[in-house]
Amino acid sequence: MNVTFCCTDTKAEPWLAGLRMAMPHASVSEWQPGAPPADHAVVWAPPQQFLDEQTRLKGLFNIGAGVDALLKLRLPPHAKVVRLDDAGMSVQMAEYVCHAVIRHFREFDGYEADVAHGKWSYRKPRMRADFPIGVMGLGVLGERVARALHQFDFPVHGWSRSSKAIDGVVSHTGAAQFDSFLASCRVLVNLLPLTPDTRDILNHRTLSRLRPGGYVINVARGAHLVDDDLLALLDSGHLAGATLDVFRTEPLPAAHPFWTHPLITVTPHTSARTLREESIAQIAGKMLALERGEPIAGLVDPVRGY
Ligand code: NDP
Ligand code: OXD
Repeated sequence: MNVTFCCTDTKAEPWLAGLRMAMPHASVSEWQPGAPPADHAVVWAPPQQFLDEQTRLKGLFNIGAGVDALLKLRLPPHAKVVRLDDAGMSVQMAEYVCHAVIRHFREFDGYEADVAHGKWSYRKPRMRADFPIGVMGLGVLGERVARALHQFDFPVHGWSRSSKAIDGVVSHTGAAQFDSFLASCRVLVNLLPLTPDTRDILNHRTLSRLRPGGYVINVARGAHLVDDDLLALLDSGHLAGATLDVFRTEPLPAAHPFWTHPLITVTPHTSARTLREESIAQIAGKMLALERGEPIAGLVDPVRGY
């Protein structure tokens, strides 16, 4: 079995060494233009030339959960697209989102500012019932996040295409229930894949439906959010703040207003990082299973877009 590796912005050596160790009978190499055809590929944002040359690929293993960048390209005709299926990301995402929610709910920014001025002050405790949280997308990551938020006794709502039965999470389904889902929430967490249906979904109309004093946490993709609409709703006072990990252009351009907005917390696309060892173990296991003709989890439906 020949495996080719083509991942932009990724140090190849440790991945090649890990893949060789996990699949000692495979030949694993970094792709170069003109390389012979491989059976499987490990990819992240590969150039179109790679896909055009590697026409015999049976599996394209993406080293992330989101496949929006890959699906924009022309893919080899018979390749199955496989996304990372958790591989240590869901616990990181739960940590990140719970941290952002609790920091806002408990007003830790305000306490930090007071302490910086040597001020010993108390704020009136807030009621969890006044902070219902909505999680958009209840897949591998969204479900884990919704369960973690429920553990802190917040009222939790979830929105997905198909109905879910998750303990402590009120399930809302499809376009018909989107507005009522939004109206139920004060804090909104986005964990949708980026598809033609979800691009620009966080916009003036939808964010206006959140309860007054709403808070937005975007950890999915920057193109879900209409930047100017968020800024307008923060300036009008309808929204109280936002934590943003993903942006339309990454790195976030130096002049972008998000950097300095007093109500926005920015992090550099770091809420759930790809963990190399877990990912290699998962990818190697699935490549070998595909070779044996066995079914695998995490197959992407290119028509659906995730
Ligand atoms: P999944 O594919 O497992 O889950 C996607 C969820 O979104 C599903 O519940 C699905 O519904 C729902 N969904 C999709 N389209 C719609 C729609 N049109 N309307 C309503 N619900 C919809 O993805 P993951 O949980 O693994 O990851 C989610 C996204 O998180 C990734 O696509 C990626 O963009 C982002 N991400 C960000 C990272 C970061 O570091 N910031 C790290 C990793 C991922 P159903 O269940 O019914 O199919
Ligand atoms: C991913 C990401 O999709 O890191 O895995 O954004």
